Amino acid sequence: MIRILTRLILLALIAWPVGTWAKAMHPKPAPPRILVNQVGYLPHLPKRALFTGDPSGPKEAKAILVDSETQTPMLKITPGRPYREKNRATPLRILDFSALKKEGRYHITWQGIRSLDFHIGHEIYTDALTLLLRSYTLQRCGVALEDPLTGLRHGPCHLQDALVAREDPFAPMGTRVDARGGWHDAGDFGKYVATTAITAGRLLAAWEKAPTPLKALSLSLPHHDRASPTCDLLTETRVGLLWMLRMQRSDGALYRKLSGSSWPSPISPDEDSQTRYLYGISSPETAKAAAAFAMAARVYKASDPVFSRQCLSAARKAWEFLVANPEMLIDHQPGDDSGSGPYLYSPVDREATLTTDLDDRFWAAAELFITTRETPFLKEVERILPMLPWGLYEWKDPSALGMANLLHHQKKATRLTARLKKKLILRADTLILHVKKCPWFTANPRLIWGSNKMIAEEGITLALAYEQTGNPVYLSAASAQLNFLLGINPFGISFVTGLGEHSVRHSNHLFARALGKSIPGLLVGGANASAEDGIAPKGKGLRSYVDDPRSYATNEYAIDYNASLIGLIVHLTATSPGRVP
Ligand code: 9MR
Ligand code: ZN
Repeated sequence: MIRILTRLILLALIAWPVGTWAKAMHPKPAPPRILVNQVGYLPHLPKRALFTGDPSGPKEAKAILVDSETQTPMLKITPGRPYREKNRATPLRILDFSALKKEGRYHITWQGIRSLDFHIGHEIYTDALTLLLRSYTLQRCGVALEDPLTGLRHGPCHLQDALVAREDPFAPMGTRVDARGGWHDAGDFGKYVATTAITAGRLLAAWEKAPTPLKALSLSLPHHDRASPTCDLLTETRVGLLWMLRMQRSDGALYRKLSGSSWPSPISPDEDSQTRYLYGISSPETAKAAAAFAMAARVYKASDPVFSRQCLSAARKAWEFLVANPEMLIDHQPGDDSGSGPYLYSPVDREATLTTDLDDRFWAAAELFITTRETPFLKEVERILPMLPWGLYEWKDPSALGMANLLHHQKKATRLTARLKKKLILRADTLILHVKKCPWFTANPRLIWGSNKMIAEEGITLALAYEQTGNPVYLSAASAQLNFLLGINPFGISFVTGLGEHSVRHSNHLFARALGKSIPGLLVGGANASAEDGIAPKGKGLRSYVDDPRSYATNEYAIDYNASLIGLIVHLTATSPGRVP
């Protein structure tokens, strides 16, 4: 515990500002470097570093992996054959050291270059998971923040949340509905059902995958949470779920989002005193919430039966609304997005899955079936399943988690599991093709807003495919997604603030900017070739990223991004043969 605390304080300090925000890091042609996953490598996983640049010494020489504590050479590594990225002169070489499984702190040297230190060990992701999960505590809305570990503090925020933006059959315009609580969605202060549901779903799925290690995590939660009968992860996830319960109308539908009508400037959340509104209801959001509630009903059943029953009844009510409204329904009007993100089909987000709610209904039906075992839900699962491929789990299409959970909970092989498995493998094989084509081994070729979270999600899919087949190619590709996010990328940075020796420092976050500090534990969006902010370079593939506080389209964090990375770490850890489930 003391070790974790010291580590967190250290990480927070590392993340503290050294200069002004204007001194953002602009990547230059890099001198030779050995890039590593800056957190480290789980002993059972394949292990790779990447040498970038021209060797200055004899190319035949071997790279050496050195124990950083004792300076003992541990392993000679034969560098892989050089290869190049399209249109770039700098060669890349793989340094594979999978053979080393011994726990310790190490670095690699070759050609007079030294990598950063990294760890090999079974427990090395405990601190990272703690840091990533603590971000939710720091994002809580409706309460004061007084965090002993980071020193971050603000007064209670958004206590008037919120007024109904326009008349509906259940509330005249301007009615106050108590929708306090939840998490601020991202660097801004809006609260959205789409991302809260996705986040809760991912976190609860992580818990279902590996409850024992997650139960042991301590988030140093505020005092009033201490009496909670559940583990810290479940206590924190309940914050999002409780808020979603408040977003539900009496007919079961959920309001889509809650925000002000203009974007706040960089201020502390408690200084954001504008009126905040509840915008219209929708079937996609209602379905996503139904799914997350249904998951919560089974996950909290043992530790918090009252909450579990509340969630199940909310899930059923949401489902009744969906049954009564079989067509996709979105109450959205011009002006709804003047101070918040649309989270809908839009010029920026054009995926076909945003033109239907079948993917959302599928997720709801799947989770309700898993929780209740009732036939009507299974019927709906079987009706929709043939229309859906295994996709990328996110607010635009949550169906993949429904599929994964159906597989996870169905212990016997059935016709349904065979169909699901086939879809999974088809997806994973496509991902392998992407990995093989990409010099940085990413499985996600769509370099758009939030690409880092997409990389993490594809990593989860690959880990699931490994679990189903035992094919090591999937496991290696899954590990590569984590390695990319934590250091083996064109910038050689960890995309999580305060995690790793060389991490993002200038994330786009209103509260952080107001303080002139960095908030630790946030996964930023990453490369986005469209760079809608006009700050990050456009059209540069994986290099369309900049560590600049103004780059909201590449350097902002969001609750759903962190959840994907947490999920990837948990799923990779769970592939260990010796793990405790
Ligand atoms: O994460 C969202 C991404 O998938 C969308 O492409 C993008 C544009 O609609 O919006 C992202 O979410 C942002 C939200 O709209 C507003 N708050 C900050 C979120 C993270 O950047
Ligand atoms: Zn708030």
